[in-house]
Amino acid sequence: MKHAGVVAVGVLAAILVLAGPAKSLFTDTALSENNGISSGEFDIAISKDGSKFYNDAKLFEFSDLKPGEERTFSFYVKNRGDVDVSRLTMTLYIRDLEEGTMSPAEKAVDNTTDVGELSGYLIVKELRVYLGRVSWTVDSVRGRSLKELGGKGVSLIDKPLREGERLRVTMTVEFSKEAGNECQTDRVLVNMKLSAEQ
Ligand SMILES: [Ca+2]
Ligand SMILES: [Ca+2]
Repeated sequence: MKHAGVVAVGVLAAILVLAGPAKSLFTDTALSENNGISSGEFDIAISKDGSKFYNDAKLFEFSDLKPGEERTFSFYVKNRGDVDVSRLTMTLYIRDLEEGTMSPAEKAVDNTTDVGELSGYLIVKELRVYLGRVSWTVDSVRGRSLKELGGKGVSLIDKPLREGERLRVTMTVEFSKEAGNECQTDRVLVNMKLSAEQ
């Protein structure tokens, strides 16, 4: 790859966020799509705990969130190729679903039975990246809802991720206290794509 231009590698991960009172358990219903593309020497991979790395992985599932609560999830990204990665972009893809039958309380305030409302009330409190001994926050996402961030690329690094290096990302999301009954038992499916460029 001489005049390298841009090589993009996608890593897809699925995160599932659930809200509302405990009902049945939603086990392993999240998708984990297999959209990884890799070229021989340029390869990033993702891991939940930093031990084994994959081209796609389900990262987390949060259930029974109540307004005012927050959750943090983290994951690792590794450059397992032998070419430095100079740009790493995270894009979230959001799907809002209604889960099961609406309670009377939800029904009273929610007239869209096929689209959930939850992602508009899931607010990013912090997105932090750790690389070696340093860490930094990605301030452009702070205070924004997952709904607002959906489909928008967020740049994670401003220094190269070198061959063999890995970084850790943590993201804290709060379920806004302003959420009302329209969010009860709603569900958000989050697909996350990480794109690396040489
Ligand atoms: Ca709805
Ligand atoms: Ca709803």
